[in-house]
Amino acid sequence: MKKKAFITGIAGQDGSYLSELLLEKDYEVYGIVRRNSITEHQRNRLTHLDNKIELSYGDLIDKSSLDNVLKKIKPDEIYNLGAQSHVRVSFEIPSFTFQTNALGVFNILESMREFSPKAKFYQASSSEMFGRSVDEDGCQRETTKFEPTSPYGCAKVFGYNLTKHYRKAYKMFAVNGILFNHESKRRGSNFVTTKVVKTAVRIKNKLENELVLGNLDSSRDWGHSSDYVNAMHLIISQDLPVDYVVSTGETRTVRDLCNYVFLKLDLDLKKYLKTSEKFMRPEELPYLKGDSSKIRNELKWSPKYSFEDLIDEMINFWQENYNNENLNY
Ligand code: F7E
Repeated sequence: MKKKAFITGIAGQDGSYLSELLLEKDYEVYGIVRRNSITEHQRNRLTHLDNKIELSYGDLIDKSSLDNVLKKIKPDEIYNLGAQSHVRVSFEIPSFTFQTNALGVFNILESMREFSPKAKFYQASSSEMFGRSVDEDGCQRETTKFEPTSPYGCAKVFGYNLTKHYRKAYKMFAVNGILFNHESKRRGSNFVTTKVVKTAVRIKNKLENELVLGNLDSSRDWGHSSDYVNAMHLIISQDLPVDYVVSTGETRTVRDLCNYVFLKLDLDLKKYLKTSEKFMRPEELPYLKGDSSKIRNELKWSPKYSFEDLIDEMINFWQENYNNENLNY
């Protein structure tokens, strides 16, 4: 019998790559999407998978919608990727962020405990949980303490702890992947990688004349989403639930990212780059660099994409699509 996977956040970047991976592995793939006033914007990343996956309306905030789906599907694996995933936006809508990213985890774990207790559960935990905390060697790893610097990070710490709690208290297979930033051509336009690449390509094509950013000095460890969904699947496929950090181990500043992209496009960054308070955060997470030795050693995971491969792929994609009005992410 085919394995069944249920994905919250299936319409997002990771949800779409994970669906592709699981279909390749011959899973039946199910997911929920939230109701949105512009229907056609919701499934943009999934149109190529039409008829191969089964979608229904649902919301992490609405436990009855999760109960109904779990009762019906009885999945073998549950991937909780649904979230209000934008850190700066979490300062503007903190309550919604807590309801979705923290209470949402509670809702799905409770629903699973009631209707699908034998399923395996993967929680999308985040390097944003580390906040200001860095080990002496300049890395964050599974043992690094959490000092979150945003409503998003605080909510993710709640979800992380709850996942561990359900594992211990109810002996459920509930596991955390602590993923550092991961990007791709399907990354939303208000995250910094896509914003820089897309704007630079539009400047090159004379459609825009400036790039306005917030903090240029923060450092991030950027990997590729397709490598990271492989890690999710490896983590959930183990016999025992063990939490892992997933990262490249390299860090660059936002300024380094801009330099790379503008140089590739033969543009003079100084002429176009501006900063604005609008894109600053009330509290910034200044530095992320993940040590992923544990997953590399124990599960033999390693990323296929280098930073340059990732950004080059994004540049090529946006060069082909900078004018495509049907692409709404
Ligand atoms: O910002 C700086 C910004 O929004 C990266 C999410 O997937 O990864 C992501 O969160 C950095 C920050 O990602 C702009 O201040 C400067 O230091 O691309 P981002 P993020 O906040 O790191 C973690 C692991 C997650 O879990 C999240 O869900 O870039 N930055 N200027 C800017 N960022 C944005 N978005 N826009 C700017 O104009």
